[in-house]
Amino acid sequence: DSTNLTEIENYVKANKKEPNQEMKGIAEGRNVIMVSLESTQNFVLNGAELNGQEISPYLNDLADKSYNFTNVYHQTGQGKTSDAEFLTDNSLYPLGRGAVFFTNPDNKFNATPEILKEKGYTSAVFHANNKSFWNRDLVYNAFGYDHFYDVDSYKVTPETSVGWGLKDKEFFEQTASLMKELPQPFYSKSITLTNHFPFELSEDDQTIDKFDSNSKTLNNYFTTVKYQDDAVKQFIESLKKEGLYENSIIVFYGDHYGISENHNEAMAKYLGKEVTPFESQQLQRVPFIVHIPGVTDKNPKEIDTVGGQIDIRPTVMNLLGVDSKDKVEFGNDLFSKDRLPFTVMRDGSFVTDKYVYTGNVCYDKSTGQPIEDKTACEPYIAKAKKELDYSDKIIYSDLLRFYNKEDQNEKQENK
Ligand code: GP9
Ligand code: MN
Repeated sequence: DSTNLTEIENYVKANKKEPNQEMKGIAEGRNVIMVSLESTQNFVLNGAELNGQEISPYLNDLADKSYNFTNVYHQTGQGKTSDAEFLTDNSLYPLGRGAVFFTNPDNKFNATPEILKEKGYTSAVFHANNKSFWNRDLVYNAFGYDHFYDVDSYKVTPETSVGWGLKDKEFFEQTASLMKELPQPFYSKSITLTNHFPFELSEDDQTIDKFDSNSKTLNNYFTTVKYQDDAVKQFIESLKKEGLYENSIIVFYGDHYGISENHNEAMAKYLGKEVTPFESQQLQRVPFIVHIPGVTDKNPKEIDTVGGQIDIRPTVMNLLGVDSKDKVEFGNDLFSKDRLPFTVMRDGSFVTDKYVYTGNVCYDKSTGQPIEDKTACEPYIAKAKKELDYSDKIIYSDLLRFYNKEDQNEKQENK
């Protein structure tokens, strides 16, 4: 089986792009505060409005003082939030069926917490749900997390709960004070919950209108997105108060879609255009915002490079100055000058700078129209399949066992 790994490693090496050297290490030694934004798609950001009111005013403001990636797609499957975690902590694809958190929790991984531990980092996850949800307790061990602050670490009352549990504002406030107790530098992930289907919210917490359509789901969605935005604002203020803001890199990403294709008619009403399979694919874009106080506020950038959640880790690692050239990962630095503009979805759909391929149809990206002659898409169809198969192989055969063994042998030889 280690021969399989060699073949995959060769593919990975051949596809590695030189990370951007000017960006390298600009956030070196800082705390990392990753925030997983529940069910947040791009169509509610970047100035989007409902009845003339901005839906995410705070995040938009923050994005204007950050590196704001506007063409990053989620690549999750049935594992939803956990798949997004898997992608961002490993730069491997989640599985085509089931959730890797359930099927392979005991695998050997080489996740970010483990890599950063060598640089003196402590790591922690903050999420106000039961620790066993998505098997997180087991998987976080395998990823090398030092601490998991689950629901038992939070004060939760009926007044501070809605839907799935603790409301985001309370969650963030308590998270900031728990975070303060961590040794620094730390790598952390905070997972929000309020903007989760069915997007329930009490009247008092609603600071934007509901939408008016045949979809109660979409109608509610705007109110919980806006609530989450208010909560993020408070979080940043709490981080400032706790003295954790200045010396951190704060990264927001959307975990997966919130509005499924079942609501296409209502979505069309909101967007003012038909939701074709092409549009549907474009709706899978999620926020990826990197805020580095003292750096990105002085020199913000909007980046329209095509990428996916798989690229989040290599991008952040390069900003931290951590070399990942020997890592078995499928993503690449989004700032790299020789990136291939190409991103694969878990179902084999993909997006390039010129084409969108979904449902076996090749679309011209600039017009959204199907291309009769599929040959333009063909090389990418094969590449997409190959990449997903290799990633699956790593997971199903637990191949990183061999990677780590080789690594250790090498270290021993160098002694
Ligand atoms: C539950 C939260 C939401 O802990 O992560 O899960 P989801 O249904 O989005 O995967
Ligand atoms: Mn989720």
